Amino acid sequence: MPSFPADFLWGAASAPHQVEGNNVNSDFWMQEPHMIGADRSGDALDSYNRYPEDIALIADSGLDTYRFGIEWARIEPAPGQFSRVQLAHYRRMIDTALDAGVRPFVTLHHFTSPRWFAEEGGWRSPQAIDRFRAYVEVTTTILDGVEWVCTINEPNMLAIMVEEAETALDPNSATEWLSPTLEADTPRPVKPAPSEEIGRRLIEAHHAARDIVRERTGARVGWSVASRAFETRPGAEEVRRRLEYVWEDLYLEAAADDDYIGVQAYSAQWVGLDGIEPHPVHPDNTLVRTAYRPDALGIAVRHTADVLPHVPVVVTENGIATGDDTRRIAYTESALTALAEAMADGVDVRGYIHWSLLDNYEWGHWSPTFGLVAVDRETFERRPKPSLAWLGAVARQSRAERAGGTV
Ligand code: IFM
Repeated sequence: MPSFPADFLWGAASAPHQVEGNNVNSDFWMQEPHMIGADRSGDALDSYNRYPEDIALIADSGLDTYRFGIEWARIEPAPGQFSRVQLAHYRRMIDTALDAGVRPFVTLHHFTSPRWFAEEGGWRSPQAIDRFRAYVEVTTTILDGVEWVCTINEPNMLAIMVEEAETALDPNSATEWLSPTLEADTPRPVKPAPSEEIGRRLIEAHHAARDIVRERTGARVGWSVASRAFETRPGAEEVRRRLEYVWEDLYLEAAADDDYIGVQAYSAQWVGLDGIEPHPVHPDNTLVRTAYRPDALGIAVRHTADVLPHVPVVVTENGIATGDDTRRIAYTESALTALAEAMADGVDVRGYIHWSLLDNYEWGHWSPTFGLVAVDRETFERRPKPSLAWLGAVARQSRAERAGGTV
């Protein structure tokens, strides 16, 4: 394994709706029964109650960072009504992490909003920014000791999800649900690009939240962008530039004054003269039908650094949907090698956070397993896979090398 800086973050991630269970006041919970052919989140992994076990898994493995989210739908179950009990819940989560020697990396919005917010018009509503601002103001009261805050996870994917939700909730639509994070079987229609109108609204929300977090906490604040790791066929440079703008650069450029930029990369995507090329079925494809491309992480951080040369990068998500844990280790090892090469070439990367800690709910589907830990969905027993110990050992080794000792 290549070496990484001494204070490099080594972590794993989750998101509230994907692990907590019974997120009944959220827009996604409301939408689930309308998503044709989709699985329900239900009890999920009961991390709402079992978060101490999740944090202990991180601490025991040798990782030092847990990226998790605070659920707006729980904090503000009705407009302007904030729950002290739920604020205390997430404060306990932060304290549990700190007590275990695990750094909490807190996401304020990871795809889900309160259902009342969606009913009011969601991100399209003229009140959206004020609503988000009010939630963030209240939430900053529990962030003492948190060093890293992500305002909004993958705004570019969220901009797609907002429109997909509208389709799912349309009684005249008979479209089968497909998570935006899954590719369809080929020949697939290329997914529509994120809506720029919603994207600009999310940028406004991010800037508002960033100002509040800066004013009221000592945390470094940024957001995380889903990278497509575009590669260009000869002559398609201009097509790529246009696509890259609506898919990615709009959101990266909005982070020019942030404290860091979160990069989330899983696979790469070819762009030809006709646009994004449909991705072919292949035996090596992952369980979300993307190409097996661990090198995508290197492409993603290099592109991000080209757009934002002065903003440090944190890899806030990277991983693979596979039922074969040996493949997960091989993928992650190659991804870390590509990351180290980019760092050797001058990209300023401050940490690597694996997606995900647990085999969780993939936005309508339980079958794509991304976790370092499997979970029995009847007993909720956590069963760590070899990849957790492997990644933890990489982290330990890296810290020991820097300290001049052995693991
Ligand atoms: O599960 C998602 C996560 O919520 C956002 N980034 C991509 C992951 C894997 O598809």
